[in-house]
Formats: sequence, C-alpha cells, structure tokens
Amino acid sequence: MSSSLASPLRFKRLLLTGAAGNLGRELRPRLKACCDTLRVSHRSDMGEAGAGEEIVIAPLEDRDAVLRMLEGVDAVVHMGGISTEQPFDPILAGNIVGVYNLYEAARKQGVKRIVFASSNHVTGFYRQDEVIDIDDRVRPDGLYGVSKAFGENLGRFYFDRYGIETVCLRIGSAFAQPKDRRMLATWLSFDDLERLVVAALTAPFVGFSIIYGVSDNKTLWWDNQKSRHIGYHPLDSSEPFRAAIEARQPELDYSDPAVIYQGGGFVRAGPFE
Ligand code: NAI
Ligand code: 15L
Repeated sequence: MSSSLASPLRFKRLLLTGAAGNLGRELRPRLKACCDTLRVSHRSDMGEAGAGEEIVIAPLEDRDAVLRMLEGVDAVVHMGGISTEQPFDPILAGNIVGVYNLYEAARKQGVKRIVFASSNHVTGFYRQDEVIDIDDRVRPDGLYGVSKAFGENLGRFYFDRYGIETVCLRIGSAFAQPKDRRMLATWLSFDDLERLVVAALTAPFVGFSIIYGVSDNKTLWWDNQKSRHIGYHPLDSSEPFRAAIEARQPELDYSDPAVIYQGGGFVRAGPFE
C-alpha cells in the first residue's frame, strides 16, 4: 500500500535493506514518495524492479556486496537482518557481521545517515510494570536483543568517530493489528512506522539518537520525551482493538516470564543447542 504521509524532503537515492521482509514490503511503496530512486536490497532474488527502483542482491555478511550496495546512496533505511530469537550463527552473520559491513560501507561510500531497525528486545528484561526511556541501561532478552544492542553501539561509535548520523528505532510490534494483550502496549501501526521512518530520515540533525517505535497507545512502557527532536508524532492507537483482544485472552498467568517482562515470549525463547 502506498500513502501520502511522506515528507516533502526528497532524497536522490535511498537504500532500503530487508525489502522482502514484513516491514520492507510495507515501506517499499511508501518510501518512493521521498526519493528519486529507491534502491531495494535483499539477500536473494526479489523479482523485477518497479518504476524508480533499483534492486541489489546482497547478503549482509558479504562485505564486497554490501560495499557496492551503498554506492551513490544518500541515506539508508536498514530493515534487513535476523528479526527473531534464533541460533547464534545466523544472528552473527546478519546482525553483527552484517551491521559492521553496513557501517564500514557507509564510511567508505560517504553515506551520511542510517535509520537502523533496532528492537524493543534491547530492553526486553524490564518489567511490564515499569516505564523506561532511552537513558535506562540495556537489558537484552536474548541473543537477538544483544545483537541489536551491538548495532546501536556501532552506530554510536560511527557517529562519534566519523560523523555518520544514526537513528535507532527500537521498534515495538509492527503488524497490521495488535495480536495479543502485550501488543496493546507495544503496537506500532504501519502508518506510524512510515511516520517514524520519514521523521528519522528528514529531521535536520539527529547525531546519534534512539527512539522507541510505538503508536500512541493508551498503555505504554516506553517514554519518548527525550527523542522529541526527531519530530515523530504517532497518530494511531491500539485502543480500538482492546475489547476483542481482552475477550480472546481474558486471563493472564502472572507467574509466566512472558507476562512479567516487556519482551514477552522472547524472554524464554531458546537456547537452540
Ligand atoms: P523480517 O524477518 O520479515 O525481514 C528481515 C529481512 O531481512 C528478511 O527478508 C530476511 O530474509 C532478511 N535477512 C535476514 N538475514 C539476512 C542477511 N544475512 N542478509 C540479508 N538479508 C537478511 O523482519 P521485519 O518484521 O520486516 O523487521 C524488519 C526489521 O525491523 C528487522 O531488523 C527487525 O529486527 C526489526 N524489528 C521488527 C519488528 C516488527 O514488529 N516487525 C519489531 C522490532 C524490530
Ligand atoms: C521484534 O523484534 C520482532 O522482529 C517482531 O517479529 C516482533 O515479535 C516484535 O519484536 C515484538 O516484540 O512483538
């Protein structure tokens, strides 16, 4: 679906990684509105390029391919990588080696800004009865969350050392609709995702910033006050879905770690070996 939410500021060439993934597929038509050319990348064949698009095949662990992927790019929306708790080897390839390759390529190709899809699982071991903000220490709820914390730290380093700006989006649960009680607090609508990504791309100066990617839900665990400079204003809320979700899931087991902690089921995923 495309929409008219995008900012008037236009880029010559934007790169969207992970373009065949769930969020990449949502963002692909929407980001075309803010650039002359949208370069979309994925690790394997993606079919034909649309009007105003370029397709690049680049496994993130392939350093040379990633270097070529960033050539001539103004800014990157980095959605590619492992998006759930998995064994360490794919996480290492996609989220650690891959993110290093991305930042090194940005440095060599002179790319100025990266919007990095981090995750709420960087802080998933905070409890659901706590409200936290970006100054609270990371408490990853698995190897996936650890790998996203690595990506955030790499972004911090590449800004301090090389001036490459990064906005880390600690995305909550970006789906068409919230699916369960936890997502009443963590849900990010696709339209708000677009608002967030466009704000992160176009805010005049972001340095190294972190912001939670969440809609304007009635129940919230994350306070984005310290990231107001990004200019993200969510317009959607999970509230219209509450009654149906609570009817489907009337009881919660308060001894279950997935109910106690913000990371939900991720806090008890794995080990895989
Ligand atoms: P997804 O798993 O649907 O998409 C990620 C894409 O990256 C996939 O198409 C996958 O094949 C690709 N990928 C994985 N490893 C790769 C590698 N080594 N090289 C190249 N491509 C690789 O995930 P989704 O939902 O689209 O999420 C996008 C990003 O946002 C991910 O980085 C995820 O961690 C993050 N995120 C998403 C949330 C959500 O609610 N959807 C919540 C929090 C974070
Ligand atoms: C994530 O980081 C995942 O990529 C996504 O699939 C969701 O499960 C989300 O977090 C969540 O916490 O709901």
